Amino acid sequence: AVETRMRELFDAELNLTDRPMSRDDLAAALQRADVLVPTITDQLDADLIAGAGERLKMIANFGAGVNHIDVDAAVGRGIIVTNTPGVLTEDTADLAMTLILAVSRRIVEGANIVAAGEFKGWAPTWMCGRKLWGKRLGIVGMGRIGQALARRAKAFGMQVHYHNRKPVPDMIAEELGATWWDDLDQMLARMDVISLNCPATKETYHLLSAERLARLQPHVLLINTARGELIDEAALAEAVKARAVAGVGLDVFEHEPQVHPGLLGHPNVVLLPHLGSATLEARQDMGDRVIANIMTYQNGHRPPDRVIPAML
Ligand code: 8YV
Repeated sequence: AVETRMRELFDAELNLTDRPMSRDDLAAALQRADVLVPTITDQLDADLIAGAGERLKMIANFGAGVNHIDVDAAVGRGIIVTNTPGVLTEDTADLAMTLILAVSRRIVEGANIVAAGEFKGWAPTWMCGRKLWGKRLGIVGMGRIGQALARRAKAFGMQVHYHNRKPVPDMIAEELGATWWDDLDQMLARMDVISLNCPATKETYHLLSAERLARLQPHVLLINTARGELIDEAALAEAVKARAVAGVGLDVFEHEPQVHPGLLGHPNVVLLPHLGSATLEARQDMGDRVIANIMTYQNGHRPPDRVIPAML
């Protein structure tokens, strides 16, 4: 396992509890460590990073998203930040596709009915969901995960549309049959299913604001496996209540692990506890990637997954 390998290779202190480290513990760790390996639950803001000890050289994040780390502050102090891209792409895309299928075909609602012993017999119009074949999927953020989702959606007969700062190379667009929208609002207003697959940054904070949510087609299904901060969660709860969206599938939340109470208890809202990369294989690969980044740096080379502020 990753923990064993870390202990073999480094003088490692591991937090193997289920609880995230407190702010004080994090501050203390930043004082005594050469390398810190945070996860998404470790908020490394500018103040904490400013208090880091002289010996801290590297923050090797266990995960692809680094929105919980003030990368500017770290880089400003000469601390290298790395992440673990690539190794969780397929798993996260699988989960996004799972949520699309679960919401469109009312999987959780149906499973709950059977589990409660309430399946009383089939009827022609009972528990009908929505067909995916031929429907328009709008992907916001066409990086690795967005493209992996596009591949899956295409296999399900969906028409792939995407918004990204830049269009993907022609070869990839052709392979995916994907249409680029420069204007996010125009795309959002025309989609049947929307999936968020972009990082959380200052620019993408509340990308789906109350105003944008109000302009979606009422039959839209909204999926988020990226970061909760991309959606104004309170506004989404209102939209669900007002039936301004037909279905929602979320694996991430604005104030994780809290979930807006207005999102609970709706059969058309499927909520998962941040499972995107939760396969044994991906988590092992993420750990290996962290180790590779630390080792490369230790050996005087540029770590393969260095995060530079301009990338975000
Ligand atoms: C992890 C993730 O669960 O990689 C990411 O960005 O959100 C997930 O893979 C989490 O980040 C672990 O730190």
